[in-house]
Amino acid sequence: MKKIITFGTFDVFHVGHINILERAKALGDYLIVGVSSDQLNFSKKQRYPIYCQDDRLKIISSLKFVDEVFVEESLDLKLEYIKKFNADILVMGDDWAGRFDWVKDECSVIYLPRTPSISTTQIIEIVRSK
Ligand code: C2G
Repeated sequence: MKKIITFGTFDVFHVGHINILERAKALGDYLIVGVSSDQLNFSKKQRYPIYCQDDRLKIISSLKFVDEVFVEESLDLKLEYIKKFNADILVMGDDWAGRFDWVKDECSVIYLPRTPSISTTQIIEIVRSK
């Protein structure tokens, strides 16, 4: 069984998120998703996500192509998570291209093209400007 692992915040869930999870699952048999914690987001962006961690986990775990979810506590723990879940392939959007090549000894790394013209930041901006 080929296991895929991917990571993300998935705040204000949108079709770009669906597209990457759907394509990630199509690369194997079992999809594991690390949903970044509220604290990790705060330390990266100095703001908390709009949707809290528990709600983001609930949304991701209810998708038909997602088999397992967990909370991603730190960007630096990628290798530990990959080993813990025995993942064969790490999938990330190409906004992260090259950033996780350091785990390549442990598993394959594939960067998939992002869905154009949609992002959480853009949705927040549009809503804010109305
Ligand atoms: N994504 C995409 N197309 C978009 C928007 C996002 O393919 N239009 C992908 C991103 O490339 C990423 C995933 O959806 O692979 C989740 O995106 P974010 O929620 O923005 O995740 P991010 O904050 O980048 O967190 O360890 C890495 C982090 O947890 C990633």
